[in-house]
Amino acid sequence: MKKLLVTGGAGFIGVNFVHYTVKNKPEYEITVLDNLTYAGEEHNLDPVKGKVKFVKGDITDAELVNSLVADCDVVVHFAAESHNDNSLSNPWPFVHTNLIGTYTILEAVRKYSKRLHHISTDEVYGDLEIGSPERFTEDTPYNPSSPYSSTKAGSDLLVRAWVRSFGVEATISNCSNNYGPYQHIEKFIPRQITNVLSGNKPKLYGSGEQVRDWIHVDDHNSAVHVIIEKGKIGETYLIGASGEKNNKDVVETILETMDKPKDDYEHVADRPGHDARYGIDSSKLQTELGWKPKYTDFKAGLADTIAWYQENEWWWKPCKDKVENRYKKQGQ
Ligand code: NAD
Ligand code: TDX
Repeated sequence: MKKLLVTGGAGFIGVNFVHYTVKNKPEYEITVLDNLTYAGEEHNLDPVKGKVKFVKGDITDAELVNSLVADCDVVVHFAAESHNDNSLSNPWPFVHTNLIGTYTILEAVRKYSKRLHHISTDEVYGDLEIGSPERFTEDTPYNPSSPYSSTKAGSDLLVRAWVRSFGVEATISNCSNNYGPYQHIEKFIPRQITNVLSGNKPKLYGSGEQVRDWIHVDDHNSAVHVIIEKGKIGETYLIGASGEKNNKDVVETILETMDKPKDDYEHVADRPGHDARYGIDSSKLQTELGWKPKYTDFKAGLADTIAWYQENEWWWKPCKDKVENRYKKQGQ
């Protein structure tokens, strides 16, 4: 049995990773380290209760991190502050968790000579022009726009430096926008689904012409497993599934799937510094490591996600008013 330490395993992508691993990779024994911010819930781990160990704690707590890292084989580091809008109103938690937290993990894997896989985002590369054929590759220069993406960029650079200077055995992946079950309703797709379920209109920032490259969370996580198993130490892999769509098209698809008129949405204040377009070229991962996405039908994946929010109102309803009141104050 290989022991995995999964940071941020009670949040959206981390918890889906844990569920996926328990189901598909029984050779792994899992410990989750998560301090349960507003974005993490211990009950997200209920479906794998008894099969996974949960530790409530902060990734900046060096003593705790050291003791957990000493007792594992591989660290998969998902924990982060992850929402751009929050980073615009209060950047500090992003600096603290994404930079100091990643530093703390790096020092622990260095001390105990453990393998690390660092989860990051395509936002570190900045944005692309809408309509241009260009896509991000592993060679695109870093050019982050927001406090969120700049702290993720900084965390990637720390990992690269620890590989080069200290010989830490790490890989990095930069993935595009994920969708699927358990995503916090502050994020674009679940916010709009739960708006419709609550009798409210979906809200598009600005023109709604910005493009995101959508990938189902299980495809992200299958790629992470391929990198843990076959990735070359020190390398970066971009993860994406050719899912570029503009925000307006996504909202219209949500409305159509939920049997509402497709123009039943409203435009709200734009995000300051809003990135125009993300697009990923994942050829390296596909050709060198043989990974392929499974969820290539966005409408089908979205319909499954809508069904999950319909069936799990208990999961999102308690925080809906709080999230919407916060957006309202920002004119969004
Ligand atoms: P999330 O906000 O849903 O979950 C983050 C989790 O980390 C939560 O459970 C939270 O409690 C935990 N956490 C936060 N600070 C912590 C701390 N100091 N100590 C311990 N735990 C802490 O985020 P997500 O969307 O699941 O993103 C996970 C990772 O994937 C992040 O590193 C993010 O940058 C990256 N990523 C996300 C996307 C996306 O579309 N959501 C795309 C690419 C990369
Ligand atoms: O209500 C909304 N209306 C809207 O038009 C919200 C919440 C968002 N948007 C727009 C902004 C973006 O163009 O939708 C797009 C997606 O927004 P988010 O869900 O906030 O995602 P984004 O900012 O693109 O970042 C996401 O992908 C990369 C994740 O939150 C990051 O963690 C990840 O790194």
